[in-house]
Parts: sequence; C-alpha cells; structure tokens
Amino acid sequence: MKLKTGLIKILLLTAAAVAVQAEDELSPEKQISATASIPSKDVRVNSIGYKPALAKHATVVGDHGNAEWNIRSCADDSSVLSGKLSSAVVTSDSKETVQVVDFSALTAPGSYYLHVEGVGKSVPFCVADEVYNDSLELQMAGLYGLRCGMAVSISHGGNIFQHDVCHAADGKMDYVGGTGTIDGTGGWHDAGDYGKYMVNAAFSMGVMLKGWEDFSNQLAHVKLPIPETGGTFPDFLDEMKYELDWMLKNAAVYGDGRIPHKLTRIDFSGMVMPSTDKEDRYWVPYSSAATAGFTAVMAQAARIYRPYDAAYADKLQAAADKSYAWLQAHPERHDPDQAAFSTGGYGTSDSDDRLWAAAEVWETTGSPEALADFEKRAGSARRKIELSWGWSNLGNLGMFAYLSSERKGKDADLEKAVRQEVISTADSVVDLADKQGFGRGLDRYFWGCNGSVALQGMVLRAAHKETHEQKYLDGAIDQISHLYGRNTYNRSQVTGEGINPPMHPHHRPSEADGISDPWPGLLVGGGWPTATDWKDEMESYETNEIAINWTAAMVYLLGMFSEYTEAP
Ligand code: 9MR
Ligand code: 9MR
Ligand code: ZN
Repeated sequence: MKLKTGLIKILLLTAAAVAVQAEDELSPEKQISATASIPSKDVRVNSIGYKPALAKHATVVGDHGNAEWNIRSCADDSSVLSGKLSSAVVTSDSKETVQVVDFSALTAPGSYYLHVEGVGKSVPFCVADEVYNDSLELQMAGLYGLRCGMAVSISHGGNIFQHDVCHAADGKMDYVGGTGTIDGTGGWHDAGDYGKYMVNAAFSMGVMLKGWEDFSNQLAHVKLPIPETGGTFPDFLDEMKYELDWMLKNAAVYGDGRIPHKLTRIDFSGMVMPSTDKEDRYWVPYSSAATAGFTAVMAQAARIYRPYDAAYADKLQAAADKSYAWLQAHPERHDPDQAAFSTGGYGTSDSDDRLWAAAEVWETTGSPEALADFEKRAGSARRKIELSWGWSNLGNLGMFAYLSSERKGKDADLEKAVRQEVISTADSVVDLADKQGFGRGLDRYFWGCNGSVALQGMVLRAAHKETHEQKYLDGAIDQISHLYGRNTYNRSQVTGEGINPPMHPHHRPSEADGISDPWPGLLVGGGWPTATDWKDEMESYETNEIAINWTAAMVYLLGMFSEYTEAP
C-alpha cells in the first residue's frame, strides 16, 4: 500500500511545529526535558526523504564509539530498525570526524526520524515511492519563476511570488552590425541576474531534454501551475518550450546559422525587480560555442516535439540544419567580442559543444556525416567521461547521446570504449560518495559545484542503464541526500524546501520583492574554494547565486526518481 506524500508531509510539519513550540514557549526547567524533542544538529539526513527500495544513508558528526542508532516511527516513536554506528572517519574536505549510518534495510513507507544514543535525533523524513515528486515540481516552478517577458506568479509556503512583464524591448542590434531591434523576448533569466546567455541556455536545455528522453514515462505526468497547462504538450515540455521559442528567435539575428552569444545589458542591473530594469539590452556577437549548443538542442528538441506537433518540429529541425551546416563550413573556434559588456562572459572552447551537436544531429537525422563528425571528435581526442563537468565542459552530453542511441552504424570499438568510460567514471562517483562522509560524489569545489554534484545523476544513470547495478542508483540518491541536508552545513541547498534552506540567495527578485522568504525551488551554487565556504548572504554571488543550469541538473536528478502512480 502506498502512503500519500501529502499525508506524510502533514505529519512531518506537525512534528517540526511541536519541536519549535517546545523550544519557544516552555519555562527554562521544562526546556531541558524538551530539548530531547529538538533535532540534534549532529544527526544529518536527507530532510526530504528516501525511496523505499534504495540507499538510506545518514551522517553523525563526532566520534560516538559504537553507540546504538534507531529508526523510529514519527507516529508513536517505536523503533523499527536499529544498529551500531560505523567506525569514525574524517571527511576528506571539511575535515570533520563523522560516522555513517546505513539504514537501507528500512523499506516500509512512512514517516520516521533517526535517533542516535547520546547524540539525539534527526529531523523527520519520509520514505515513499513518490517522495521526490514535489521537489521536482518545485524545481520546475523555480524555472517558471525565471521566465522573462511575461508576468509570473508562484504560490508557495503562504507567499505569492510575482513579477510583471519584463524586458519587452529585447534586443538591440547595435553590436551585431545592425540597427533597431530583433525580437528576443521570452526565455528564462539566466540566474540571479536578468541576462540571457545561449551557451548556458543550451546546456540547461540539453540536460533537461535528456531527462525527458530518459524518464518521459514519469515526466509526462508532471502537472505545473503554468498558463499552458492542459494544452497540446505535456506540462514539462511546455516549460521547456518557453525557452526553446526564445532560442529560435536567436536564429533571426544573423539568419545564416550563426547564433548570438548572449542578450544582456552593458552591465548588471541593481537588485531590482525585472520589470523595473529598463536599460537597453543588446544582442552580443555570435560564438561558435553558442552556435553548437544551439544546434544540439534544436536537433534534440526536433525529435522530442515531433509526436506532438510536426510543424513545430520542422521549424526546430530547419534551425538545427542551418546552424550545423554553418559549423561544418567554419570549423575554427570563434569567440565573440564582448569588450563593451561586463555581464557574464560564458567564454568557453567549442570542441565539446561541437561534439555534442554532432551526436544530436546524428541521433535525430541518421546523417552519416554527423556520425563521422562525432566519431572523429570522440576518437581522436580520446575523450573521457568527465567526473567534474558543467556548462563549460559538456562533452558528456554528446557521449551519453551516442551511447544511448539505438541507431545502427556505430564504431563498435568506440562504443565499447565509451561504455567502459561511463562505468569507470560512475564507479569514481560511487567511491567518492562512499568515502567522503557526507555522500558527495565529487571531489572538487568551484563556482556552481552544487550543480555539478546534481549532474552526477546523469553519469550514474548512464552506468545503470549499461549494467543494471543498483549501486549507481544508490549513488544518485546520495547526491540528493547531500543537497538536502546531509552535508557540512546541515542545511538544504534549495530555497523553499528541506532543512533550514537558503534565505538570502543572490537573486534579484528575492532581494527586491519585499517578501522575506526567497523565491522557491532554486539550487544555490555552493561553497568554494573549500567545502565550508558557502555563505547564505545576498552579496555572496560566488556561492549563493542561483542559475538555470544548476536547476536543470536538479530536474534531471529528481526526475530520475519521480514516480507518478496515478493516471495523469
Ligand atoms: O549580480 C551579478 C551576478 O549575477 C553575477 O553572477 C556576478 C558575477 O558576474 O556579478 C554580479 O554583479 C556584481 C558585479 O560583478 C560587481 N559589482 C557588484 C555586482 C552586484 O553584486
Ligand atoms: O556558472 C558560472 C561559473 O561557472 C563561472 O565561474 C562564473 C564566472 O564567470 O559565472 C557563472 O555564471 C554566472 C554568469 O556569468 C552570469 N549569470 C549568473 C551566473 C551564475 O553565477
Ligand atoms: Zn526579463
């Protein structure tokens, strides 16, 4: 029998409210006994919850010897599972002494907490098949909130987050050798700023559309509070189409296949609402990387949207064909002149983007030239499956597209080598997650590294598809757990949900709208240069901004485990 997540959430909220009330209202003497009901900061769990059949890991900070732990039911505090703490390890990055609890043997749906003898208890969490559905939908709502060119409104946690129509004059042609404007309205704001940057837009779309291709049987059931709901397309594809339509507009700027690098102001705006940001915004000259990312997404989207709307798919395909032809005729890297602009640079080499474009064009069209293009790039560079990857280093997207393709004609040796690479990189992710202490499957810290932690879901899923070994799914659950509280901060890294979530993201609407809670469903970039450097401060754009590429990684990771049991 399946427990309803809604019901479990009510139970959890009640438990949390009781704990807070106990702390606030009791006399000092009574507070001493009440602390027993307040969660300990040293017991770190996934504050959203766990899937019944997959790994359940928690971390206890300190060395408590072989103390006993118990999983207790929230309903009556009865113990349903117990064990002894593992031996202490020192986390490789934050240098904390910790002990790991593996309670994967707990498989019955319900709401629970972890209690550790001599330490205390965790926050409550649920175990349910559909445990991540709401989080996935919150990420999608977060994306919707980043929509440019229209008014948006999101209701969450008792607040209404909204902005009016913005950036309706996008964008001026002065820097691309033209006059006047060409329509560039729509799409998502990139991040905490209001720029629109093709390299990152393409990467984000590539990640989420791959999610659609891998999990459409689940994602087709996602229901979103967006105006297009119930139309021609599933809601998930409606939200993606909002960005795709903006991407298509980019093709009109040059008209010959080249794609502008970005559409932004000359400098960043202040921390104002988008509708009050009235400075001129300009198309910025083309780059080969932006053109390649655009090509990849157009090709990928053409095959995804074809079953729903053939005419739209034809448009996407024509855009892919034109830009791919331009890339083939211009094999040299071309970087844009951005000297006049101090907005985000998104400067990057283009060999990874071109590899990805070739893979997607081949998958959609079966073109032998595109296959040869991909195989030459993948073979000659002896391209790896990268452990640490993202918008500037996205070759993995091309490699996964190739490996998962069912088309005939692949070079058997190359395919085998890619398969082995996928498995060995996924093994590294699992090893890191097992050893690190807080389950993190990445050993580096950089701007936006939380997004790269979430991206490991795609590496692990690719390995699982090849081997069917559960350890890869368990490793992906560890990444979700890490980002929702099993970490050095004991805090969720997503606004609006989980334990003690970020309150001051570098996100202009959150700062400017006069509501103390930030807009929900947004993953913050994360601490760097070391594990303990995250600051939940608006000024810390290096660690506390939000961005569509990090959200995209979360959409993939949570989509991987979404489970909709009822008919849509
Ligand atoms: O607000 C900007 C943020 O969105 C960018 O990611 C970041 C790095 O490019 O820059 C922020 O803008 C700051 C600028 O670079 C320097 N002056 C202060 C700006 C606002 O904090
Ligand atoms: O995510 C980007 C990160 O990898 C770069 O190191 C950083 C500095 O160039 O820029 C990040 O992207 C920002 C972009 O330049 C402007 N919009 C906000 C993005 C997230 O901080
Ligand atoms: Zn806007």
